[in-house]
Amino acid sequence: MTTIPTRPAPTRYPPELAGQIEAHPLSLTTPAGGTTLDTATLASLKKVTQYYVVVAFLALFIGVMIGPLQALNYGGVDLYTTIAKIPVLNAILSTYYQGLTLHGVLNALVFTQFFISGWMLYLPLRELGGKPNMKFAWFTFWMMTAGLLMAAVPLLFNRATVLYTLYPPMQGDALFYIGAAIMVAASLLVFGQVVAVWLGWKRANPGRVTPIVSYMSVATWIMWFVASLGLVVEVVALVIPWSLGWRSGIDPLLSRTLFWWTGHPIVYFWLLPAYISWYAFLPRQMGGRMVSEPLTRLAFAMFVIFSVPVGLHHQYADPNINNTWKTIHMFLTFLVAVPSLLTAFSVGAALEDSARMRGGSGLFGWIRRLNWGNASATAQVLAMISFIPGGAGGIVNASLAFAPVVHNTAWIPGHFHITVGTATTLSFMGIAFWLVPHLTGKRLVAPKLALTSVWLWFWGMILMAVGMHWQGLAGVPRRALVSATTQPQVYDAMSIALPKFLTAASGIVLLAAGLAFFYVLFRTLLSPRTEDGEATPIPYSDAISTAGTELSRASGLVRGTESLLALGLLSLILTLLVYLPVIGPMISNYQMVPGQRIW
Ligand code: HAS
Ligand code: CU1
Repeated sequence: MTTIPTRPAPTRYPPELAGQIEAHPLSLTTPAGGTTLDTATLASLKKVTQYYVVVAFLALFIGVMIGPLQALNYGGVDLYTTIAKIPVLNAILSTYYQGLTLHGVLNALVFTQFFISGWMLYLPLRELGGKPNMKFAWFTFWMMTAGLLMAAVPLLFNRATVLYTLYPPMQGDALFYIGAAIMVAASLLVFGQVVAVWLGWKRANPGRVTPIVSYMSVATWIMWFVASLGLVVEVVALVIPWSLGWRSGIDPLLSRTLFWWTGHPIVYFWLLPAYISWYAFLPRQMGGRMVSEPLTRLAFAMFVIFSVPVGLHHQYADPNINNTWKTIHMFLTFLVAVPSLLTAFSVGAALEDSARMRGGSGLFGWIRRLNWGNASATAQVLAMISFIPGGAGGIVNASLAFAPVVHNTAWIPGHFHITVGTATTLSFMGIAFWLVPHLTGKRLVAPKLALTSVWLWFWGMILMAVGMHWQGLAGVPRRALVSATTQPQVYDAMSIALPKFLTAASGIVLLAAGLAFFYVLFRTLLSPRTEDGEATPIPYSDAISTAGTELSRASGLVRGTESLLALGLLSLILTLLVYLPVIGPMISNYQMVPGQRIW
């Protein structure tokens, strides 16, 4: 770290100014080469983003409130059976599987999709300027919301208790699948709008390097487009016609394979929007700088190419898939971990740089000088810390040799609560602490409670992760009402009292975290507007090593990563290469399995 030149900035960001973010002077006034959005467009863009974010957090609120029931189940306490005996509650939540479906769909699918659609619409449109079509942006929002409402009806009536992975031949009401398809289609319209705005900017600014925040956003959207194709084909060609009764059966293996085509990269659709903040905004919130724009572009370019062709790592246990293809997907999975490793060192260096500029010293002593007083920044550092074991666990899952030990055990929910549940969700919670004031002009209510909430979330998730990974290793299955088992002796023989206790405790800590967080968020939203939202600017960071503005003078790395459409095409070709030989035989041996309702 000593080789990185430091600017004499500690006086600019003293710790006592924690929470006050200084804006990148250029990015706010002059969108890179474009024209600034006019006042009416900006106001409309902020409003639609706010709507996306609010719907996202409403979904998360309901999902999070169901979470403790799940944690208590794995702590040996069965509240579901109790709830089922109370008529009012039974009408809302009749079984464990309905609760689990709602929890997974609302948190992992609805919250993420709405938040990301707002966040990654706002950032590039704001940065690139021009004249985006706001009617289209609003249409997309309402379309996504309509899809959500359609899907919600069968979910709430316990008529689509198929968990967030769908897995035919379990069969829910057609309305659920149609609503979900409309939601995904709406996200693809956001993708289309962002890419169109970016291409318009490129036409207006020939030879310019795409500014970094827009680069990361467009890359993520292009990755999501290629990723979504599997789910689109599954739902439109197989699931909807079958759930409407137009076909008598469905092929479970083909459905699962198409699902995981999307199901793995969807995790990067959740992660990369957090990475955008870790790379581009968190350094500024810490009073420091982003390390390298070219390196950041390399990481995102790698995500575009390698995120999708890896889905078979969810199907190692599935029969009738050739082991060679499973092995190839395994190696590609290890490859897609590389840009996350790049990210770890890069964002880690940015944190260290900022802490040293604030007077931090020592091998680890600098950690104390991070901006721990600021809830937004703290949330994201804690999210990053949780992703160290989260990512390491992912590499275990991906290894064909280890997978049989952990697959379908409690280890897996342990893994995803410190990835999507913390790396992503806690980052989005932290982002909301500045984004909501920025969008609304309302000041964050109770910043100390906000800080408490993120620490509680972090420790709650760590407790859960330890408890669930541990139970998984002992052999406890995932997705089971283990607390009401008729064979308790099986679990007693596993000596899992301690991890069960940790898991139950995590549910209580996370309930407290959720209540504190949503109090802060909703009170902020309901408070009167006190200032211009721009008083809380977007915390753009300067970079130690920039990509430059002119392509002709940029490094080979920058020029080589500029063409995101070509990278997207490469991703599609690679994906087809590793999927067509797997899917082809399934199509030629299509199995007609009738639908089942097992709940
Ligand atoms: Fe995963 C299952 C493999 C990442 C989510 N994953 C799941 C499921 C979910 C999920 C939801 O190969 C369950 C699906 C289901 O219901 O069946 N996962 C991986 C691998 C990665 C990975 C290789 N997963 C994620 C992310 C998720 C997520 C990200 C959500 C956001 N996962 C699997 C596999 C399965 C699986 C199998 C199937 C298991 C089975 O058997 O069913 C990699 O992308 C991970 C790479 C990450 C790293 C870590 C980098 C660390 C960083 C932080 C640095 C921190 C710093 C802070 C610098 C290499 C970037 C320092 C601060 C200081 C103060 C010092
Ligand atoms: Cu995966």
